[in-house]
Formats: sequence, structure tokens, C-alpha cells
Amino acid sequence: MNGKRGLVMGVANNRSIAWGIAKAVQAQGAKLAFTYQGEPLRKRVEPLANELDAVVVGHCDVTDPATIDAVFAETERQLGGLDFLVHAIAFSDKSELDGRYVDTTADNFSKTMLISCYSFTAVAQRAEKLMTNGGSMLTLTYYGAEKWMPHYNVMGVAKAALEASVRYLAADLGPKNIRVNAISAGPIKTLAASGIGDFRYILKWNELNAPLRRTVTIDEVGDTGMYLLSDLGRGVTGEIHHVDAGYHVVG
Ligand code: 0WD
Repeated sequence: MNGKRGLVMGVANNRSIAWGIAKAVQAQGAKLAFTYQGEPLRKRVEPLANELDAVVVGHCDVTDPATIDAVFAETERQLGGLDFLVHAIAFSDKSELDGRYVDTTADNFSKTMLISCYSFTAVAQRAEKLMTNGGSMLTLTYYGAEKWMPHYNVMGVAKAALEASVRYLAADLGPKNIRVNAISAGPIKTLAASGIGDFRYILKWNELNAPLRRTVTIDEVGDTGMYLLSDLGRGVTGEIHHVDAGYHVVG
């Protein structure tokens, strides 16, 4: 990854999947820029960025397009362009990550789709302009997009749309040698995951039933991310790559 420049969106703390990916690509020589969402997260993200000699390009709330434009302008100013992008962002009201999907409100449906699905397309639009020598974009999804999972509800619907958008973006951007892929990660205890009902049960269930008889770590997701973001993955686009200890073959 020597000489490659990447923007990482979605680091909340050192348990974030985005952090696992950032560590893996930086270890191979990549230069990184981080965004943060809101002041409280700035204090968490800045020291992490320092650890990886990364720059912090500002606050980005993907529901506010002006903040997306601002962090991309700052990325261009500080890095001069982009070779890869990591999108590790999702949100839904906690009250609807429990109980039944059928009770989803229109308000939370829209919010979940905007933050967890459309935001990838929104950042891809900006990143395309900075990827003048081709590039690689990566987002994070979950098995709840493919199959019903307890409590995942509207997030499963948003992830299904996100996976479809990976395919459409891959087709649109492929002629510019920009690849677009997703990692479908197995359950990992992060801040976002703590909002999902009975998450500990889901972790245990995966541990007992996945072919490898365990769950995965952010470092394992990070290493796969490194492959997809680097030239090792140069023939791969439009792919949903499972990093889930094999759970998807049995679940
Ligand atoms: O089991 C898991 N943890 C899995 C997570 C399994 C499979 C996939 N994923 C996905 C998530 O759905 C998400 O897309 O991985 C991605 C990263 O999630 P994470 O690492 O599990 O969670 P976390 O460390 O909380 O990072 C997600 C971050 C937010 O953190 P909080 O917890 O503060 O919501 O997404 C960001 C924020 O930093 N985020 C936003 N960023 C910009 N604008 C917004 C927003 N509106 N909302 C959330």
C-alpha cells in the first residue's frame, strides 16, 4: 500500500471495524485520513489517528451533505487525491433494533436507509472525483441482508439495499478502474452492535455454529479489507465477501 492514500469514515473507538481496517492498511504503508461524527467522537478519533500518523479531515454527519463536501475538500487539500475509501457507517433507532420488523416507522425507515445505505453512494460520488488513477471503495454489511436475523429488522433491509448498491456502483465506476466491494462481517461487539437486541445471544450462536466455531475479530476483517483495498484485489469488484468464520454456509 506504499504511496496509496485512503479516507476512512466510521471510526468511533478502538473497537470499530473501521479501526481494524485502518491498522491493516497503514501497516502496509498507506497514508490515511479520518473523519469523525460530532465533537464527542473527535476526542476519541484524534489520538487513534495520531497512532497511525493519519490526518483528521473533520466532522462528517452523512445526513448533512455540506459536511460530506467539507471533508472531501479537506482530504483533497491534505492528501492531494484518493486511492481508496472505507465506509463503515450505519445507524438505526435502537428501539427498532428489537422486536418486529413489521413495526418499523416511516421516519426511522428513511433515516436508516439514508445513513446506512445512501451515504455510501453519496461518498462514492465525491470519492470518484478524487480517484483519478482508479481506486477501491469498501463498505461493511451483515448477513441480516440475506436472511432474517432476530432484531436486525430495518437494518437488514438497509443492508440488502447497500449490497445492491455495491453492484450498481461497481458497474458504473468499473470503466474508471474504480472497484467497489463490501465485506459481510460476522458479529463483533462494537458500539453500533450494542444497539441490537440480544446481541450477546447472536455472538454465542455464531460461535457455536460457524464452521470455525468462533466469531471474528476486527483485525481479521482488517486483513481482508487490506486485500480488497490493495492491488492484491485488483481483479475483484462488485463482490460481497464474507468474513464470518464461515457462518453464512450454515446459517
Ligand atoms: O457486528 C458488527 N459490529 C457488524 C458491523 C457486523 C457486520 C457489519 N457491521 C457494520 C455496521 O453495520 C457498520 O456499517 O460495520 C460498520 C461499522 O460498524 P461497527 O464498527 O460495528 O460500529 P461503530 O464502531 O459503532 O462504528 C459505526 C459508526 C458510528 O459509531 P456510533 O456507534 O457512534 O453510531 O458509524 C458512524 C459513527 O461514527 N455513524 C455516522 N457517521 C457519519 N454520519 C453516522 C452519521 N449520521 N451515524 C453513524
